[in-house]
Amino acid sequence: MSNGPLYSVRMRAAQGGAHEEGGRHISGGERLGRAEELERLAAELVRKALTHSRGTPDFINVTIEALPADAVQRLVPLPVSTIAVTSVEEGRERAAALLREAGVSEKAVRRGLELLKCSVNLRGAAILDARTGERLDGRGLKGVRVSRMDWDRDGYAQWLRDHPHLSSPRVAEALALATKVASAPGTVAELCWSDDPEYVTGYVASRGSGYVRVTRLKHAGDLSGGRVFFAHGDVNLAEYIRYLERQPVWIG
Ligand code: WAQ
Ligand code: MG
Repeated sequence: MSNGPLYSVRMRAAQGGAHEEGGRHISGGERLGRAEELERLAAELVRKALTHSRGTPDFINVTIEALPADAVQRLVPLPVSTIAVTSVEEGRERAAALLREAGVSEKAVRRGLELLKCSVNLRGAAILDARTGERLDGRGLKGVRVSRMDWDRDGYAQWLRDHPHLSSPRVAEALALATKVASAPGTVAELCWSDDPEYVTGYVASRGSGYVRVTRLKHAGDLSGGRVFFAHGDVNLAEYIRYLERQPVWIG
């Protein structure tokens, strides 16, 4: 790979107008790459938007931005495990137990689960106080979008050799995001399930537990989903959000 500037490539797509005009969120994505990769990365993100199970967007925004040199952090991906469950109820109970083990209070766990059950149009993540369950970010449907992270290409090839059964872009994207989120000192744990109607596997992640996939966290056909970051109550919120949105990170 060349040594020219590193770029952030981001996409967000909506239906019924842009997000800020009330459009419904369809898809988003974030990648990092060098100049010679930008056309391919942008094309992959446009394809992702246009082939999405949540619907066909009439608004697609692709942003490409050079990043300051020498600012990139490198992180080892979280270890991955999978809990197979036979019902959504069992899956949510297992997820709740994992969150409690990571240090999230019972009240905050319930708030987090309720928030994801009720969210059908959340574009980023909601940050909740891991003790009180109170929402800290105040960003509504926009939430906080973790950005400027991607797999190091060789690192991903190596990871795939070790995890051949997990070779989907969806898992790669989710693990990269969860690794960055877990590495932030303010994070206690994360809960996620997709807002895509056909994808029912979600996860709980934390530094202690790693990335724990739970095979059913919602029913097929359900448009609910999103992400909750449970944070320490004394977190410096502005600094925490700046790290999540802006710190460039290579995974792998
Ligand atoms: N930053 C913050 N929140 C995000 C981001 C981001 N970069 N990307 C997505 N979200 C939030 C947003 O609310 C989405 O609606 C929600 O997460 C779901 O995003 O088998 O596919 O991309 O190991 O639909 C996890 C399990 C799949 C993968 C998660 O999420 C596996 C998934 P989606
Ligand atoms: Mg989605």
